[in-house]
Amino acid sequence: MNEITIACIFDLDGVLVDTAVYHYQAWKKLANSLGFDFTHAQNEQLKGVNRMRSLDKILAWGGITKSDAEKDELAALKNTWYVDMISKMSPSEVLPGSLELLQQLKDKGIRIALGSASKNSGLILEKTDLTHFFDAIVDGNAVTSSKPDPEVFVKGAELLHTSEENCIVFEDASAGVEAAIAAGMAVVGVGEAENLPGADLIVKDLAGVTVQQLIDLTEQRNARK
Ligand code: B16
Ligand code: MG
Repeated sequence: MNEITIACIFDLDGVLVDTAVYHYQAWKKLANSLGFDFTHAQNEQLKGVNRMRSLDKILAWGGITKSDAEKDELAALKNTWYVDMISKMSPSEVLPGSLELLQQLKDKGIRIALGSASKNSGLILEKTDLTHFFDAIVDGNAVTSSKPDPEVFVKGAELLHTSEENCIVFEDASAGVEAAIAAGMAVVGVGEAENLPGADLIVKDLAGVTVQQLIDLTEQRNARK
């Protein structure tokens, strides 16, 4: 039997847990308080994008200009609402198939990292009881450049002591797929194909994803190089 060398890097919001919906509710509340709204299609553009860049996009959609100090206040307000919501999360909010896949990887000794833009990842992992699965955590507190910059995934590979061609990234955001491709890694897109151009494989959720499928994907991809 071949030695398994793959390593997996998981995005958090929208891949392992459905916090994307809480981000949406909190940003929508902020936009509404400023007198405008934004669409679901616009919300797609916020996924995987860090807090301040998300705020800049939203203010631009509303045609609103704010000073840096005001923007800091608005971002903090949104985060207060968001943290209130995620503080009430429980393990029941782990998305379908996530637990099973993480457990399969763990059982086979495959290393696992988190690669998230969120500065709240610690609280989310704790509330949903997922922390113990991770060999490394790279989140918004650990990076200087946000997705689509590859930094978050490159750091993940470094902490797992592996190289990019062994890594498979799981992402629900186009900015995240772009970041993984820029890092030279295979990508499993979680969601709708139209939102995830460039992913090597698209799944609705992690239910049914097998370790063998991931090994095959990595081998086929590396053989094409
Ligand atoms: P926070 P991910 C990202 O997490 C979210 O997709 C994105 O919508 C959010 O703005 C970003 O985290 C920052 O989150 O405000 O909690 O620091 O998808 O990269 O796990
Ligand atoms: Mg995400």
